[in-house]
Amino acid sequence: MTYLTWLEDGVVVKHSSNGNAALGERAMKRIVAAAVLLAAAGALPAQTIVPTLDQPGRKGDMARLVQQKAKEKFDTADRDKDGKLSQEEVAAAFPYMTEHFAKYDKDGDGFLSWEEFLGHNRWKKD
Ligand SMILES: [Ca+2]
Ligand SMILES: [Ca+2]
Repeated sequence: MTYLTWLEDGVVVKHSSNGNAALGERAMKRIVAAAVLLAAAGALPAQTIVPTLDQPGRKGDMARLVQQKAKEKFDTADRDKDGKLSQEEVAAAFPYMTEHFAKYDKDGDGFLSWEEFLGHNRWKKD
């Protein structure tokens, strides 16, 4: 089990099950990907710990970076550009999410909205 913590100074700590924590730019790419996935999976209490996009400093920088990466993933997956992800689009782009589609699809309309994909509604897409 791996999970992330947003610290007050904006540093993201990646914890692993053995209790070690890794910091820094080296692991940034993996951490960003993990943060997006965990947020989408609802594993993070996002409403309380996700910084806002207009927040200054490193915490805001991290939020903007993760938002940008998530947006790229979302737009790439959204093949018909209707602004939401169908089950087919999710299956094609994120096979690992297929199994839990119903969990991500909070309103049960059969599509993932940006907020549902992200796992929280603190970040506007554009
Ligand atoms: Ca779509
Ligand atoms: Ca939905």
